[in-house]
Amino acid sequence: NSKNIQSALISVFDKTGLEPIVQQLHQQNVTLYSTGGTEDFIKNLGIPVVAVEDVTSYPSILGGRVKTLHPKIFGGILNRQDHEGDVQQMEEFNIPQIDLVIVDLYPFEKTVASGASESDIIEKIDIGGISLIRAAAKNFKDTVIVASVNEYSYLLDLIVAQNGTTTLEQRKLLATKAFHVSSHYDTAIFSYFNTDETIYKQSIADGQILRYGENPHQKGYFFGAFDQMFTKVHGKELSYNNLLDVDAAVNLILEFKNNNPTFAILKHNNACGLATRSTMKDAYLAALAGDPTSAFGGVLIANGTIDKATATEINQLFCEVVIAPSFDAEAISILQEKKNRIILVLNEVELPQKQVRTCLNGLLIQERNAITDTKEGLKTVTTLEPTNQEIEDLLFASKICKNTKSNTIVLAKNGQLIAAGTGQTSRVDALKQAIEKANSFNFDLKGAVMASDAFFPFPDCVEIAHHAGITAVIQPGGSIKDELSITYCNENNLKMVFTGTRHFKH
Ligand code: 93A
Repeated sequence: NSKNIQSALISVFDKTGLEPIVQQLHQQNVTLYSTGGTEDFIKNLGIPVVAVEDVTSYPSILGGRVKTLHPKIFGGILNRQDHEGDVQQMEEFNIPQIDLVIVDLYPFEKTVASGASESDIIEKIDIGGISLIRAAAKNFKDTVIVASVNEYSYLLDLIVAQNGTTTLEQRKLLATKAFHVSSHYDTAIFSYFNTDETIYKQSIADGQILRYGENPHQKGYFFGAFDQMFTKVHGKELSYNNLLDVDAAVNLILEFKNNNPTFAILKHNNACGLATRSTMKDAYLAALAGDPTSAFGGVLIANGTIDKATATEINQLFCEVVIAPSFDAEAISILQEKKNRIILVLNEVELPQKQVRTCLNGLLIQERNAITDTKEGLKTVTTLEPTNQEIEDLLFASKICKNTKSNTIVLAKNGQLIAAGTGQTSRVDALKQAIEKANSFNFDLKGAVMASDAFFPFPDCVEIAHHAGITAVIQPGGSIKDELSITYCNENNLKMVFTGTRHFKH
């Protein structure tokens, strides 16, 4: 499987970094073939080089559009050395063997980015170079392909340390990288040409075209099997932001799947109201009471059936979306009184185990946060133990916290979300925001509990919480200054439990 490099075809747009490679190849007596500008560059180093034209007996024509596109060149790259017929034809047509191909493509993307004219851009669509790359990569069993300046140092190592010998694995690795280069290049060309929306639509046949993205000036699409998760009973088309809210709502309500009737109201992907009660109507009313101002235009979700009584209450509120695993028939007819209101029946669903989002020029992928804090997992770190009601509220608050944008502090009492500080740049700010919100709706925080998505680096949060009347705290723990928070709690009769699990959500 080892092959020795005895000949090389070099055709590079950017000559940077080429010199040491050419020098090294020359030292190892490798025969060099090259195109116009690259040939001049090599000659100027005082190194012998054979012009492609001298191999093909054909000049570079059409202003360079056709220079390497010739059977003698591609035969030299594509022939299979263990194939009798290929070997015979190589002799018959006097085709020189080409063991190594080095290409740096015309800079298509750079030219587009420079704001060049269309004809200049079109001229930068490399034909011969991309063909050389494809050919050499296809024939990786016999040929070495270096399709990018990024592989120069790897190639130099092979020439120096392995005396110009390559293994099959190394050649296949370089072929993989070469196809990465060629696919990226073609995608860039496609993107440049694809200004007509209809072509794009065809190429994303499974994507749903949304009215717009996050804002009206942004285009938006959804890829997914929405109908597998929901039965849409009524209402207008879901928007990009609706879909994000629905996603947040489903993730949140599934935390309360096996609880008593639970109702949540979300705005901008965060819960502004959530409560557990013995009836769905009471759960809705308690959720709404959490923040009646924010609830306007919100997304509503229940963990059980929405009945007539609940629907009658909901109908008083302007809301975008109502979701539940089931609705009574009367509830549906009440809710669809508003033409645009979206009603979704949530099917039994398994959420995907992997979460994907764009990051820089790539993707970030992570496993779903599958941990929900349970009573068994709690460790009381204070002298006082929380009461049973407090433990229930702590776990309740922790589930909301996990599904709220970090930094977050959630305040809850008797199965009701009192207030949350969401998406703040400091935990103290999140707590202050929550307290202020609770006060603005005249909640009595005496006996309320506090949940934090991550540990407290300082005792400031427990101090502020205590002054607000909060009596129990749930948090992951793990700060080097945990002891300061614990001491403060003990001195002020607060109870605190550690979960050991951080619930960041960015
Ligand atoms: O115009 S091309 O598509 N036609 C060709 O046959 C061809 N062969 C190599 N461009 C072609 N190339 C490209 O020329 C290479 O990909 C490289 O970017 C460039 C090197 O040209 P020179 O050696 O003349 O600087």
